[in-house]
Amino acid sequence: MLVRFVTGNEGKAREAQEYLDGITAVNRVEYDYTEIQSDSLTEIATRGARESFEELSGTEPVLVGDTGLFVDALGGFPGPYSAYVEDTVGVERLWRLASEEDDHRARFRTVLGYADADRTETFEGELVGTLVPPRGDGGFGYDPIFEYNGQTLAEMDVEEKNAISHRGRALAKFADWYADCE
Ligand code: ITT
Ligand code: NA
Repeated sequence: MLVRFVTGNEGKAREAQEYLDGITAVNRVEYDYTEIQSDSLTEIATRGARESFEELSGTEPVLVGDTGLFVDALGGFPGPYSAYVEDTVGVERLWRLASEEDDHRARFRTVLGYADADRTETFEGELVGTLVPPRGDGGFGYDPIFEYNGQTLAEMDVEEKNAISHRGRALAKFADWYADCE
């Protein structure tokens, strides 16, 4: 079995490959699907998966993943704009903004979108944690400022992060469903 993970982000693809090892092979594919302007990660992932499957040649199923970091005290910012904020403001300055609030709670949400010739499905995962000054050099993106159980995600290896993370939880739901499909 082979699933094509459509992403420009190698960190995301690595986590999916590690998690789905033994269930299906995962090839990373680059395709710039339309990221519609929406507050809904589910809508973005659903449309992205469908469009990728239709536009890419080949019959293997595709997965896309859309993730946001939602800071409670900032009304959920940056949420669906997390990639834009990482590229413009950067992770360290988002921490400084959040550090001015009393409540440092934040959550990652991931929605995986799956599409093949017959089906489009989504799988969600969430991780609640605390924003902290950057620590650790593993992971990617906002991992150095997101602490869970005393460790930042950047202080965990891929396996440890997958065992608790938003993406790991979404991948677990996908893996259960996919195993039943065959
Ligand atoms: P693709 O759309 O090409 O897949 P992307 O990096 O834009 O790549 P996302 O939309 O899922 O992927 O990510 C939105 C932002 O959140 C982006 O800045 C990521 O670096 C960051 N991010 C995603 N997953 C993360 C994780 O597990 N830990 C830390 N940051 C993460
Ligand atoms: Na994205």
